[in-house]
Amino acid sequence: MKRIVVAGAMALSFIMPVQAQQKTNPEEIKQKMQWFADAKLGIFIHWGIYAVKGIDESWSFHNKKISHADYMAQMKGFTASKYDPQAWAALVKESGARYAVITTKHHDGVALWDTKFNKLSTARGTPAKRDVLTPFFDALRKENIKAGAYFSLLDWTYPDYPGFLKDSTRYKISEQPKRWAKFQQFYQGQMAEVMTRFNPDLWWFDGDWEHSADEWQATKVRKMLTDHNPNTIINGRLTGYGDYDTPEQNFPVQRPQFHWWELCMTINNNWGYQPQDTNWKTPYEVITIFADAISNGGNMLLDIGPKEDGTIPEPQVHVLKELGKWNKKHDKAIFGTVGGIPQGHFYGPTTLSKDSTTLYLFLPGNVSGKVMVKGLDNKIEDITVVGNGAKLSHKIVGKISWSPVPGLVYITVPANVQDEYMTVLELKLDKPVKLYRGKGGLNG
Ligand code: JFZ
Repeated sequence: MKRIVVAGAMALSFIMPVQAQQKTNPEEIKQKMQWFADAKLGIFIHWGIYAVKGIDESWSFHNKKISHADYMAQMKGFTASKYDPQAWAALVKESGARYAVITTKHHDGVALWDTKFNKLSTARGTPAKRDVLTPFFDALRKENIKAGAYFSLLDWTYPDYPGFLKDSTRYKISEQPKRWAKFQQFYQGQMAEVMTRFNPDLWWFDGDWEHSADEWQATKVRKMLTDHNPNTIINGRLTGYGDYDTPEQNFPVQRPQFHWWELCMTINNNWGYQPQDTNWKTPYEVITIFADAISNGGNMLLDIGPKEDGTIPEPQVHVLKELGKWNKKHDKAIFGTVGGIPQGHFYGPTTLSKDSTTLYLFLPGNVSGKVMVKGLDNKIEDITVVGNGAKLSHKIVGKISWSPVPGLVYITVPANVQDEYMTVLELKLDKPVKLYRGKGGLNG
């Protein structure tokens, strides 16, 4: 894995692994990426046998917090007894998300569909006794929500996969190439099952870091998936042979370079269900992070972790519903917009209508009234509080009539029009947004 090296900020290199540069040409995939660019919000679901004991998904045995046998014994406790896929899809819809991504198989090798390759599936090895994915994919599609498949390339349980525990491996590929070929057939076979059964709108690969693009046969895999469905979208964790970048958990400080990107983030501190983890992000935190992502031209994929019986813990439902309320109210400032103006013009996130004649300002926190925009070389025709309808006036400060440098725009936002999480202002401009980026002074 490549690491960022920033002069004078060495500590960063430990906390910010960087994905391999995307190898796809943006021009060639532009059309199929449009729904993704407009979608803004997705819900990620980590569901698996790890919810039985409520321990780290796969990593708990890999990191030797628990033996592999004890980890696998969780299969006996996975019931899906209260699983309601329609209710899941309805909750995704209510959050405002346009897509969902669910774990089809994590690094532990347990499939949530009925794979014919082994007995390690919810269908054959657990009391749930069924493929739990099919009804969810169906329910999503009924709700008109795009359906994505998380798929771990690496499989620490498969006997012919080299990696196992953090300090032990089964073999080296260079020494046993045939054994590796057997694994390649296995994982590509399972992938083909997922492909033909669910025809995912999006593939969310993971676990690529243990092997090279050549070892994974990344170009072959990409071709298999896009031959089957030319419109399927592939995340960047196929050793760079994907369509978009996936920074994780912590928002990147600068805009990611690749055209499309998605921030995936847990709703507490863990991906799967863990009862002791009550460090829930508040609706305010989730909303401000989301606004930051779309302001920088990206999406947010917010993760939830259902229990083994298929119920979604109440605090997770609460965050999704509050987010949904806010999304509904501010729909036009979010969906169908593009990333906003560069940082420095406004202390907060912004988005733009696609023709860039409307600028949306997301007011961070409880602004006590005064908002300022600088370097905006446009006439403001009209200012409205989104989802509220109140019209606001503005004042231009520091404009010298004969200088090309625009003045500062001050907008007063009364307390009674403010949203409980983030207030959004709609600025109708006289023409596409034009920014002054100079140094000031007489010559502009
Ligand atoms: C992976 C998984 O190992 C984890 O269990 C979870 O499913 C998550 C969504 O993805 O974890 C990663 C993968 C990549 C990075 C960090 C954690 N990374 O690039 O920083």
